Amino acid sequence: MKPDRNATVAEVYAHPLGRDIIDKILLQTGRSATWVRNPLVSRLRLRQLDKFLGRMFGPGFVDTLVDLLADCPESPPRLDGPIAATWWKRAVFYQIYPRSFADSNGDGIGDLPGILAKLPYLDDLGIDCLWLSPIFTSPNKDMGYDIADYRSVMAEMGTIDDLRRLIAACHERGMRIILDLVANHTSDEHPWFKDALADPEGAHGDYYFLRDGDPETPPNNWTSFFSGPAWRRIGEKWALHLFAPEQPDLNWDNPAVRREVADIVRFWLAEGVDGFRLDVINYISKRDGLPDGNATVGQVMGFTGVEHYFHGPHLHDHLAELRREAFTRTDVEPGHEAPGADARPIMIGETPGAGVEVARLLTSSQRDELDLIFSFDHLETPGHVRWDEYAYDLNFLKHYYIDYQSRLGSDDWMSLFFENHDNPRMISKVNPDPRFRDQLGKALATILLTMRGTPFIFQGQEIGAVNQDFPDESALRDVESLNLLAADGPGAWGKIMAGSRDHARVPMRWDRDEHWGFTRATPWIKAFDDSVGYSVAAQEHNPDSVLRYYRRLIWLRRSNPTLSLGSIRFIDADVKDYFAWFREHNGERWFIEVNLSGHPLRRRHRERNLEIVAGTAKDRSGPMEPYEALVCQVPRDGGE
Ligand code: ISL
Ligand code: CA
Repeated sequence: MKPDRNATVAEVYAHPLGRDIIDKILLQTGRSATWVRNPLVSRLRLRQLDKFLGRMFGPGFVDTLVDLLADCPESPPRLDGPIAATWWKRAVFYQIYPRSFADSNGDGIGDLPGILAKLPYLDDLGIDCLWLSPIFTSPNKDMGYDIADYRSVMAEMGTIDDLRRLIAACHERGMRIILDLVANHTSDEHPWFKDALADPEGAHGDYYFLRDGDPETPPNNWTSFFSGPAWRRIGEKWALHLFAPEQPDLNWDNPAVRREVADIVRFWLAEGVDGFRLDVINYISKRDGLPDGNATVGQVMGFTGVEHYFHGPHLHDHLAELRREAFTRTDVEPGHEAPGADARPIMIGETPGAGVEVARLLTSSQRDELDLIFSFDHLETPGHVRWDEYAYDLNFLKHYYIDYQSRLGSDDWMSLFFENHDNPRMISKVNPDPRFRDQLGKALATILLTMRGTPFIFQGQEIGAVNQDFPDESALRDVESLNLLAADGPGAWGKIMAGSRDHARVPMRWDRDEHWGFTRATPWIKAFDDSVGYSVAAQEHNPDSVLRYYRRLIWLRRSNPTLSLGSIRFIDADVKDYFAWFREHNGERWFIEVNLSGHPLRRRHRERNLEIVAGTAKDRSGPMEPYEALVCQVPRDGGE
C-alpha cells in the first residue's frame, strides 16, 4: 500500500521510509513511539495534518512526504530462519586511509607499497578484509573522493603493479581487499566533465546535471555538504555538486552513466578486487526536475534539498541493476581468486541518512541490492551534530543497538563501526580524560567485536587513537574544515576542533620516531597528540595495551562462531550505564557486559557462573570499574 494524502499516521508508520522518518523526528524531539501509537494521533490523516505540518515545516511538506513514500518499495518480510554463514558475516574489516597509513618512498604521503609492508601486522591482528579509501587518480580536492580517472592508480599511491602485488599478497594470506568507488560524482578534472562543458550537446553532456539559467541565481536552493550552494557556475552553465564545487554530481538517470560505473566495477573485479565500498551511494537518484528543498527540513538537517536525493525515486532500481550487471563475478583471472571460491564480490554502501527500515530494503538478502550499509545515526546523540562540543553518552549507543538488532530478521545483517575517515575519534567524543583512554578503548573494542554484525576497525582505533590538538588553520588539510572556516570565520574553530575529519586523517603511529615511523620526510598532514605509549611498537610490547586487547578479541571471534553468527539477547536494558548481552549458537553461550560510564558500577549478576575469557577485570567480585568490559563463556550447565 502506497500512502497518499488520505493515509493515516499509523499507515505511514507501517511504511518503511515513513517509519524511518517518523522515528527520526521522534528521536530529535525526544518523544517515544508510544506517541505515534496513541489512537488520537495514529488515526489522523496526512491531509488533516497538512496545515499543522505546514506551520512547522512550511507549505508542501505533506506532498513531499507522499512523494517520498510513493517511490519506496515495501519491506521484505522479517524472516526467522537459519543465518546464512556468508564470509563477510564472520569477517573483521579494517579501513585504511592510504594517504596516512605508511609512506614507503619518503614523499610524506602514504602509498600502496607502504600498505604491502604492513600486511604482516594486519594479518597478525586477525584482519579478514581490507578496505582502502580511494586510490584512483585524483586532484585530491577531497583526498581521492574526487576521481579523475577510474581506471588508474593515483601517482602518489604507486602503480597498477603495486596494486596487483597488494591484491596478490592479501589473497596469499587468505585476506580480502575491497576498494572505494566514488561514483555519485567525479572530479571536475574527469574527461567526461571537461567534455560535457566543452560540448553540452555531445556524448557526455548528459552525464552531469548541467543547467542553463540566470547567472546570478542557481537552478534550485540546494546546499552543498561542504558549505555554500550546491551549484557552481562554469562558463554558461550551472553544475550541480552536493559536495565540493570540484565534485560535480553524475546523472545516474542516464543509462550510459550506469553502464560506465558497471564497467569500472568489472574492470577492477577482473584484477582480483573482492568488492567495493560505494561512496554516498544512496544519493545517486535525484528527484525529477530537481525541485527546491523544504527550507525547514533544510534547517533541521543542516542541508537544504536532501529530501530530494537521500532516497531518490530510482535508488533501488539502480542498485539492483548494478548488482546484476557487475557484482556477480566468477571470471577472475587465474591466480587472482579470492580465498573461498564461492565468494561473490561484496557491495557495501555508504548511505548517510538511512534508518533501520531503509537499511533492510537496501541489504535484505531477499532483495539482492547491497550486502551491507554504513548508516550514521549512531555517531551523534540526538540533537547533536558532528560539529558540537559535547560528551557522547554511550547509553544512546546501547539503545540504538538494542532497537536495531530487534528489528533484523535472519536475512538481515548490519555493519558495526564507531570511526572512519570522516569522523573524530570515538574515545575523544565519549570521554577525553586520558586516565580512561585504555579502558574506554577496550570497552569500545568489546562492543564492536562481540556485537552481532560485521565490525569495521578504522586505522589507529586499535591503538587507542584520540583527537588532535591542531594549533591553527595551517595544520588542517580537509576541504570540509577549510570551507567551513572560510564560510563561518574564526568563530568556527570550536566546531572544527570538535568535528574536523582531519582528526582521523593524521599519520598512523607505528613507532616513536620523529614522524611516528609513518614517513622519513615531512608528512602531508601533521599529528599533534604527543602521548607516550600509543604507537604500534609500544603496544606490541605491553600485554595490557589496547592493541593486544583488539588482537585477543579478534582471535576469540575468529575461533568462536558464536561471537559472530550467534543470536543476540540483551538483558537489563533499562539499567543505566550497564550494557549486557548473551550470544548463543549451537548450544554454546557467551555473556558480555560493559560499564558504559567513567565511574564504578554496582556489580550485577554476581551469582552467575561465568568464566572470564577476555576483559579488563580479573574477577567479578567487586563493583565494575569505569568502562569495565568482560567477555565470558557460560559453562554448559551454567545458570540461565
Ligand atoms: O559526514 C557527513 C556529514 O556530516 C555525511 O554527510 C557523509 O558521511 C559524508 O559527508 C559523505 O562521505 C563520503 O563522501 C564524501 C567524502 O568527502 C567523504 O570522505 C566520504 O566518506 C564525498 O565523496
Ligand atoms: Ca609515498
